[in-house]
Amino acid sequence: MRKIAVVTGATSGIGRATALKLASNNYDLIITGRREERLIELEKELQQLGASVLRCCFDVRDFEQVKTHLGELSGRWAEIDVLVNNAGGALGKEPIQDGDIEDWDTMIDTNIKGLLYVTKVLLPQMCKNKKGHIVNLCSIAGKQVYAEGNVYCAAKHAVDAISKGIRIDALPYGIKVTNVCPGAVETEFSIVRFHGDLDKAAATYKGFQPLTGEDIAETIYYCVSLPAHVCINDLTIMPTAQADSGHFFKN
Ligand code: NDP
Ligand code: 8X3
Repeated sequence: MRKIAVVTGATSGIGRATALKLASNNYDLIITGRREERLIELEKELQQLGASVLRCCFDVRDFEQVKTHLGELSGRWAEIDVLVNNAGGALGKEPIQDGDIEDWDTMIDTNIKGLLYVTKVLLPQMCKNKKGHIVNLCSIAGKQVYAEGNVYCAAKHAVDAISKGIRIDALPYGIKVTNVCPGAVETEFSIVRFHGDLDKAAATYKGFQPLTGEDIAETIYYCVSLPAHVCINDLTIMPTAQADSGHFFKN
């Protein structure tokens, strides 16, 4: 019997790699993101791996859209085994006094409120089913604050707190919560952060070997594959060349 996973932000990077990893390992997938053409492309790849796919194109910042797409899952699709709250990212990297209000709003609305909206819609059913594993994509930025990271770090610190909160509140229902905190992963993250500036994005990963989306997907798969009585609550995963938010060994 195949399991059911929801992966938000599956159109790129960590989310996309996680959807593919799960599809290769006996999961059917509910995939979400705003870029429909990317979802259609991914749906085909997942189907080639034998997975059934429910494709949901919406913006996690809009609670009505979240409800419309995920609020009325029926049949097998409502039997969610794994929810990967991955949609998110950073916008801008500057001292807080020079920060852009729109960037701040987007980071708070996506990383915090979007994750909450998806959880609010899906968790009641998971509690009813008395099963499920929520994997929240936090970050090393949710553990440490670094120069010019200010609001992104604040948003990911909130994710860290929300993971702890869900774990306590959903405890009676046997729901696992894993808070995954990666260091530098080379995806579209920095392209988005630097508003499409490819040179700045590439410079982020120059002189050391960053993690890949696939590295994080492997780790998520490990976490969700453990026996029912075992839960990894919190996991920090770094490139070997990165000690913490501020210390890199670069060539
Ligand atoms: P990518 O930019 O490659 O992927 C981000 C994904 O989030 C995309 O699929 C995007 O889809 C989706 N997304 C963003 N905003 C929205 C929105 N408003 N509504 C719906 N979907 C949205 O970055 P990563 O794969 O690296 O990031 C995935 C997660 O991992 C993020 O939460 C990020 O903060 C976190 N992370 C990343 C690290 C890194 O170094 N890369 C390190 C630590 C954590 P679409 O644009 O199609 O909507
Ligand atoms: C992404 C990692 O350190 O670039 O969350 O903020 S970092």
